[in-house]
Order: sequence, then C-alpha cells, then structure tokens
Amino acid sequence: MHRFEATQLVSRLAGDAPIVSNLGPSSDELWHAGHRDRNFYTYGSMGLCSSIALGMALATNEEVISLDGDGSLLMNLGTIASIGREKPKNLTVVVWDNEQWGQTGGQTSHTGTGTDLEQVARSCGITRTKTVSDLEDLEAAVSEALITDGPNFIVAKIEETEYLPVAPVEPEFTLYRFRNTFVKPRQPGH
Ligand SMILES: Cc1ncc(C[n+]2csc(CCOP(=O)(O)OP(=O)(O)O)c2C)c(N)n1
Ligand SMILES: [Mg+2]
Repeated sequence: MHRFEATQLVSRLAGDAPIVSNLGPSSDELWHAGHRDRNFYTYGSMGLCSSIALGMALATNEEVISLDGDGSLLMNLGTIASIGREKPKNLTVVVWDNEQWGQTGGQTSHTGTGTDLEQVARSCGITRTKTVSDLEDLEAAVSEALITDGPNFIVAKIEETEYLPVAPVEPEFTLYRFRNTFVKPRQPGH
C-alpha cells in the first residue's frame, strides 16, 4: 500500500475530525489529499506528531487522528507510554511504517530490523491495536476506530514511492487556521 492512497482514504473517513500529520511526506501527502483547515501539518517537529494529537484529544471530545511515521515515533517512544497511561477514548494513531527514515535518505529504521510498534503499544497498555498492509484492512481498522472507544493504535505498512511536491503551508498559518476551527471568531461590535 502506498501512503498517498492510504492518506486519501483516512482523510475521507475522518469527515471533519482533526488530523495531525508527521513532518515531511506525510504532511505533504495529506495536503495533496485535499487541504482541510482541520489538518495540522507538523513540519520540523520530528517525534511530536502523536504528542500533539494526544494533547488535542485530552482537550476536546472530538475524535483526533494522528498520522505519524515509524522513524519519528521511534525517536519519541515515550509518547506511546503516555497515550497508554492517559488512555484518551477519542485518539486514533496511524503509523505510516515504511521501515525507514524516508525523508533523510531512506535509512532502515528499527521496524525494518525487528521492532514491532504494535507490540510496543500493547506493552504500554493500549489494547485496541492492529497492523495492516493493504487498503481494505486499513479502511476496516480506521472505520472501526472512529466509532469505538480508544485509544486506537494502527500500524500501516507502507511501500515507499515517488514523493509529491512539498506542500505550500506555513506553520503559523496552520496554527491560526486550525485554532479557528475550534473557536468561533468574535463578531464585529461584540
Ligand atoms: C529532531 C530532529 N532530528 C532529525 C530530523 C531530520 N529528519 C527529518 S524527517 C526525518 C525522518 C522521519 O522518518 P519517519 O518519521 O519514518 O518519516 P518518513 O520520512 O519515513 O516518512 C528526519 C531524521 C528532524 N527534522 N528533527
Ligand atoms: Mg518512515
């Protein structure tokens, strides 16, 4: 399964739910899948995608989706432990697992040499976990996650392909746009 088609699928299933995306190709492809103001693209902040999504899930009752990367999550494994401890019902983490630090040259990550992130999640107390490697299973896993109490943790095995162009988004605008989807702008005169 390729990440772009998988991203298009998750974006369609998400409806209006906030989606936080890992830096690099994961964010670029989320933008190309169809920009929504409820996409929170994290450029630069490697390892923080699911941490940000955890904070969001704890601060709202809405379903929150994190589209993380294997290399980034490996760099901040404590995030999985925190999700397992806090157990937000409304959080779904999808890990795009291409078994490499793709953006920096395709170096093999630990998931390519035996580390199983689904087992890591289970050992941190997350019971709703799945590993999928095709679109059909991903659709079933995400659809179920969005209507079931979480936290949900889905490892999606990805085959890397050509990168799409870098998305024209700026962190400041992402923050501004995203926040405005939660807070009604003040009306003039009030
Ligand atoms: C703290 C920090 N270290 C290193 C980098 C450089 N860097 C950017 S993307 C990336 C690889 C991310 O790997 P993964 O999350 O698996 O995503 P992929 O590129 O495979 O889609 C690295 C090492 C960074 N941005 N920040
Ligand atoms: Mg990767």
